[in-house]
Amino acid sequence: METKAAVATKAGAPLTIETVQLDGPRAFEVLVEIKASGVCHTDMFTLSGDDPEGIFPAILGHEGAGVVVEVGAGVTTLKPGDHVIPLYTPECRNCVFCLSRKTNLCGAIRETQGKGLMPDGTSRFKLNGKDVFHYMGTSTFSNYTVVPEIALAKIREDAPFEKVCYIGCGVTTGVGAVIYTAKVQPGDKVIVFGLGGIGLNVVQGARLAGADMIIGVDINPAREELARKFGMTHFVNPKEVEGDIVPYLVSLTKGGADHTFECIGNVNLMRQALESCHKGWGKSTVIGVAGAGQEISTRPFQLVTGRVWQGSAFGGARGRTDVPKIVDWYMEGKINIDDLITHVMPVEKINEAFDLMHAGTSIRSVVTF
Ligand code: NAD
Ligand code: AHE
Ligand code: ZN
Repeated sequence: METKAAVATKAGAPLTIETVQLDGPRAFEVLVEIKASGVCHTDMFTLSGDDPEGIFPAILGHEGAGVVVEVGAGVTTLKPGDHVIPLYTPECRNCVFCLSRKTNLCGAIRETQGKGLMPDGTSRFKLNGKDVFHYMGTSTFSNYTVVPEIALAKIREDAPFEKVCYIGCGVTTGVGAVIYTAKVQPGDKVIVFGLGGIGLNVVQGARLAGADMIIGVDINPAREELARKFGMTHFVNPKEVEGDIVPYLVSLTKGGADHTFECIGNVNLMRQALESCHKGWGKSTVIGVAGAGQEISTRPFQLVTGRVWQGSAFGGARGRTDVPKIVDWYMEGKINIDDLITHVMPVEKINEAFDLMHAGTSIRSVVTF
């Protein structure tokens, strides 16, 4: 079939809207009509050329929601008409990772996914007779996409696509990092570095978990008002702090935070986030994705004295199990998505979504088909 898609032809170039050829679903694959897709900072990161796994031409997008159109041979858990959210972290329930119950990082198809291919090692997309790569196993910047069955969460049919697509990455990543990865406890003091599409979800996750003090750190003063609405109790603009921000935050929290989260992708701030943790027990969770060649550092004494450095991918959520529950939380009013979706536009205007993110004027832009 043919489908409309926004294609990333090369690093650093704007996306182009193309009519792309799409092969039907093979065994254990599903054809999905994408109704809406959020634009995440990670799409911009990969488009910039900084992602070691970035390959071109590719169809980016990993924050979508849509409807099953056709299923391939052997698919048993989904049928045409089902509403779904594609999962860049699948859940096969059968690999050593899934069976361990210790992680959400399913290993079943990670290798081919990282190469921009379906599990059988081929692409379903072609443009002008040449292969176009998949991205994160989802390619939600295409009106129609083919996704492995294990990488689709079936969701309730009354959930609006333009809102719940954000659960495909940002919401789950932020709220999940607090609840599933860090396991923030009532009364905890939390510091969130970066109040964008991920950080604001960490803030609302911390409120949900019952944290007492939720400090937001961002150089964009416009983020303060919205973050307060989501539960932030204190705002710190590093540009307004004289000297090193770490002793400032340690003093504000009277000894350091129980939990800190880095939601920017800046290795210097990852260090600050670790060092703002309380001696003996503070845990710092890295969410931000840093570019090729970048490394984190700290004095090992920070760890010897009890601080813990950890990371979180997709909020530690097991997609097929947890994503439908998070959709319920939204539908029941437990989490706020509406106020974070600042812009909605047709896919033809997708480059504006990247411009808005670059300028810091959007939280989430959603493109529709
Ligand atoms: P975003 O652009 O919406 O937000 C980034 C925020 O950081 C902005 O508010 C910006 O003002 C702030 N910021 C930038 N530089 C700063 C600095 N020096 N000090 C303080 N604040 C600063 O991005 P996002 O969509 O929220 O994504 C954040 C990061 O999380 C990215 O690196 C993205 O790739 C990553 N991410 C990771 C996962 C995961 O599973 N681990 C999932 C989604 C996104
Ligand atoms: N490809 C990059 C790493 C990118 C990365 O860390 N991705 C996150 C999701 S970001 C979503 O917005 C993730 O889930 N990582 C775990 C995984 O298995 O990819 C690189 O550095 O090579
Ligand atoms: Zn993302």
